[in-house]
Amino acid sequence: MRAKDNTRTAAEVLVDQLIVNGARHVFCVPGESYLAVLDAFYDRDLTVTVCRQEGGAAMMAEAIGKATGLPGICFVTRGPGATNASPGIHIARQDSTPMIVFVGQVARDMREREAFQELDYRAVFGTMAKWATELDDPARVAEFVSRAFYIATNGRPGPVVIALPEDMLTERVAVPNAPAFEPVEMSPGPVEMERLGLLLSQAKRPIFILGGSRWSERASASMQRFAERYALPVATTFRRAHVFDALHPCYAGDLGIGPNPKLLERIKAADLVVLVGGRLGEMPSQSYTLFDIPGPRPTFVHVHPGSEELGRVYRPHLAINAAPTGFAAALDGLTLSGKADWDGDTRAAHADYLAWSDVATEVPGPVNLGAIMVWLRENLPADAILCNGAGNYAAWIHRFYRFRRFACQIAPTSGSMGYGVPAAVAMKRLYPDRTVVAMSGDGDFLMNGQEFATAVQFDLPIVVVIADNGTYGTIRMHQEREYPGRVSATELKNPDFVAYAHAFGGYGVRVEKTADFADAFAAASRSGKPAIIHLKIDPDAISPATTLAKIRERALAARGD
Ligand SMILES: Cc1ncc(C[n+]2csc(CCOP(=O)(O)OP(=O)(O)O)c2C)c(N)n1
Ligand SMILES: [Mg+2]
Repeated sequence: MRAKDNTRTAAEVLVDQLIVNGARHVFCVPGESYLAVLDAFYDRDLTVTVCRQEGGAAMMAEAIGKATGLPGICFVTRGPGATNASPGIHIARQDSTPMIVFVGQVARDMREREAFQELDYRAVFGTMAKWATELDDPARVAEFVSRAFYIATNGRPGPVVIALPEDMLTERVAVPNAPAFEPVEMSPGPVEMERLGLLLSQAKRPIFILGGSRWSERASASMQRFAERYALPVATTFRRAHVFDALHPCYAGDLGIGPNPKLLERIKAADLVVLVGGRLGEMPSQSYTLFDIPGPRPTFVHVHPGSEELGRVYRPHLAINAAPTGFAAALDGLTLSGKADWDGDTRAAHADYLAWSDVATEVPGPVNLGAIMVWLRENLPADAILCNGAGNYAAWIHRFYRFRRFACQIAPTSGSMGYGVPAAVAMKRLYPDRTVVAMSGDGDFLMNGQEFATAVQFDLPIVVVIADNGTYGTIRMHQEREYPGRVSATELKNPDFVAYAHAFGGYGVRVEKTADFADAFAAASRSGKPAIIHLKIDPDAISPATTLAKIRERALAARGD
């Protein structure tokens, strides 16, 4: 309870400071270690979402960071609460997402005795977070919170972890709020832009590759205008398709897992590659085979907000230490002195993309996930948000869904399973009026499927589509390739997902043939409840391009069996 004597508890100062810094959403699982914070939430202008497991809570906060560019906020208890949150912290790390995780901690006078659930958070999260610390002094709460917002968003964004000793949180202090943090823009200088202009003027076959974080609707629009002005082909990296309109005439496609071979050829044939925002990690670089390391053959321009990323793997011919937002804004002012005629090539790149993503491929079984993605892309509103986790089912999203707006794709580039449902809960909380769909595999769904209860509790009518093939399909695919016919620890016996939805108080419907999907989706939307659409998928339909049987056959043939 707030006192009238001008003092506040450290917990109250903390919550007030979050509000000052623009936080509107908090995701948590409660713990006795931070009761004072729970009390400080009471009656405050904050939307608090209490979750079922810290993994889900942390992923929700991470999703908020991805969508808004401002730190997602998560509160968890000490020990197991903190370790449960670690998948979300790891995603924020790999995906360069701003996030702040507050962890309850044992009282200061009990530390170092391995008190109940005590952990050393600096050590545990030291290599995963951008900053892992413990806050001992209630008079310094505002300072630490301010710094956390700066660190989480500055340069290459990432997660911050702050441990809060229980007794510190209840101490009273008379301190003013600190001023709100201001996001720090990173713009390229005129010298860098001039050099880029020169390289583009001299190029015969340039291509832009967009990735990473620190994009925005406005940055995407600037990038699109520049591409249009000079007919530049633009590709996006793994799970960053939303930063460029798929139907823009310059869009060349998605450079992720199993990309269009024509896109790969095009990138390999380029004489100038401009990588904006991304790191070109293992997935988009095709396991680091796309370009020579450290010296790529084409002229390589790397635009990245983290100076430590420039030259880390690829030695750039031109390094531009800027955020995609600042860089894209600078593109509006860049005029090329001339350019080669690559316009036809860019038209061909877009035509190749359209052809690759146009019609669902044939797959075994009566439910074709490709056809469902085509239906979704043609029937969902343009601002619908699609979330997913990891699994082969996502290959159909990457190939056939056409993202048209910034932050409509909320998915982990880190490849963490269990992300789709919590991300969808967070997006529906953030944007109650938009359609939010979580795509999940059967394995993927049950990693955080319990957050469906959170959707029910807060009346968040998300639609969860579960592609149930009765297997950890991705791993089975690798297994058939490496150890054909020896199925080990990849099969799943699943619950009745429709009954699961009903038991939680949601809507559930099963789809056993493609043609029934449209009605199922309409019924799910009409129900006004969080819904699960359970798709029965043939396990042999392992990807849009091949089947399990073919992978096994090929592997056996290669061994001469
Ligand atoms: C947290 C986590 N655990 C394990 C993995 C390894 N993994 C990647 S995909 C996958 C299987 C996914 O199965 P499912 O959700 O059923 O999708 P499917 O591949 O069958 O479409 C596994 C186990 C992972 N990426 N993340
Ligand atoms: Mg599966």
